[in-house]
Amino acid sequence: MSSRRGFLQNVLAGAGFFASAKVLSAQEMQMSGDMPGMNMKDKKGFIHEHSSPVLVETPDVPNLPFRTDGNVKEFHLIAEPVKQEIVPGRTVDLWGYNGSAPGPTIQVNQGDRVRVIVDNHLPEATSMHWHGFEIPNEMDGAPGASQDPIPPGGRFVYEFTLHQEGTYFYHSHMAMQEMMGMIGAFVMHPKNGYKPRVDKDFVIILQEYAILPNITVPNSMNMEFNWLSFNGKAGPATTPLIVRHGERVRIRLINLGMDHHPIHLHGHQFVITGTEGGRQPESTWGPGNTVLLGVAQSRDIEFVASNPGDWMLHCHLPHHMMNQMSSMVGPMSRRNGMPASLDMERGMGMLRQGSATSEENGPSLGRGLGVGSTAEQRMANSPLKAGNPMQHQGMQMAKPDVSKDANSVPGFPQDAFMEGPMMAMDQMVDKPENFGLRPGWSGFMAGMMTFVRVLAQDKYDQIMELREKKKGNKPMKMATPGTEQKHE
Ligand SMILES: [Cu+2]
Repeated sequence: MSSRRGFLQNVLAGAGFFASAKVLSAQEMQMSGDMPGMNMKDKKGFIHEHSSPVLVETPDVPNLPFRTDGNVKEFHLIAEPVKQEIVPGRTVDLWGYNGSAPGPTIQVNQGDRVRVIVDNHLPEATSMHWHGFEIPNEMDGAPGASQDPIPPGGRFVYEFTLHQEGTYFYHSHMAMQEMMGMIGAFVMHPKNGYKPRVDKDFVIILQEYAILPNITVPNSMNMEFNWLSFNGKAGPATTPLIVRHGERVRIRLINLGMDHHPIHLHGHQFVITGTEGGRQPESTWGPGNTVLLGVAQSRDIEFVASNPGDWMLHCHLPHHMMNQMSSMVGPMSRRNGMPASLDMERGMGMLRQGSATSEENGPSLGRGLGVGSTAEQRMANSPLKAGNPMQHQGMQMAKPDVSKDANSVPGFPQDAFMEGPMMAMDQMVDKPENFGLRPGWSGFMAGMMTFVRVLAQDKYDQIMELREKKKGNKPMKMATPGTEQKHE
C-alpha cells in the first residue's frame, strides 16, 4: 500500500469528524497531485530512497483534508466544544477543532499557498494564531493587534504563502482557551527532502488539564494538573508508535500548556533535528535520550530504531506519569470517612459555596488541585483495611503487591495504588497497536506515556493487518499475546 493511499484512508477515517460540522465530505475532496508521501515500496513494504517525504502520522488525531481552489490549498477549521475520552470511562469537556482536541493535523508543502477558513462555534470570541509563521501581520491572528477577535458564530479567512519548512502549530490566541485544548499541528514538508530521510514520521502534542474528580470541565486557572496527555490521550489509552526494526524514525513533539516536559526515550539515543524554527543544521545534532520541551516549543527528534522491543517514550516528571493524581486519594483509601469536620464535598476538594475566586475560596486555588486543597490534613500511617480492594469495572483485579510489614514503614503507600497490576486495564484499551504487549502492561502506563514498538517484520505486518481490518470495520479478532494468529 502506498503512503498516498494511506493518506486518503486517513482522510476518509477523519471524515466522521467533519460530518457534523458540514465541512468537506470525502467525495468533495480533491486530492492534489503534489501532496507529499508518494513513495515507492518494494514487496516487503520498505520505502526506497526518494526525495519526497513520508506523510506525518498523528496517533489518535485525524489529518485535516483540504480542497484545491486554483493554486490554493483550502482547509476548514471549526472552533467548537469537544467531548474527549482521555482514558476509558473518563470523558471530559474540552474545546478544540472539528471534533478533536488537539485539533486535526494540517500538512502542506513548502511554498504552498494556503487558505484556512476558521469558523467560531464557541460561545465566546476566539482568534487563530499561526505559531512561528512568517506571514503578513494581518494574518497573524493576534486579537486586538492584527485583527478583531472572531465573534461567536463568526468566520475569519486566513490566507498566506508558506516559504518555511518544519514543525509548526496553530492555536487559539485567547490564553484561557489554550488551556481548554485549542491547538493543532501544522507540518510544512520541505521542498527538498531532509537528509537522511526517515521511514516513519510522527507528531505528538503535549497537553495538560486540571479536572477534579466528578467534574468534566478543566479548571483553566489551575497550576497543578492531574491529566497529562499525548494527542489527547493519557496512558494507557495513548496509541504506541509502530516501527520496523532498522527504520529511521522522526517524532515531532509539540508542547502547549503551563509546564515544560522532559521527554525521554528508552533504549536509543536520538538527535534533535528540528525546533519550532524549522530544520537545524547537522552540526548541532549531539546524541541524547531526553529532550526538554519548553512551553510553545516544538522539537523534532530522529533515531534509527536499532534496538528491538517495546520501549517507553514518556515525560520524565514523575507527576506527569500519573492519572487523576489527587492528594486526597491516599487518606481516603486508608481511613473511615472524611478528614474530621469536613463534609463530602470539602473532603473531595469541591466548591460548596461562593465562586472559585471568592474571598473564602480564592486563597486555596493557586497551586492546589481544588478549592478544598487547603483543608488537607497531616496523615499518620494506619493499617490498610482488609478485604476491601478498590473495584473498577473492566479493570483487572489483583492484590496489591506489598510486604507484610508495609504498614509500619513511613511513607507507605506510595505506588501501591497509583500504578501496578491493580490498575491494569489491558482489555479496555485493546487496539491493534497494543497487540502482543506484555500482559498487565497497562497498569504501569499513565499520563504522558506511550511506547515506541520496534518490531521484527512479521510482528509489524501482523499489527498492520489488524489495523487494516479495524479500518474496514470488520470484526477484529485479537489473539492472546504470545499465541500464533492466522489471517486469511
Ligand atoms: Cu511533563
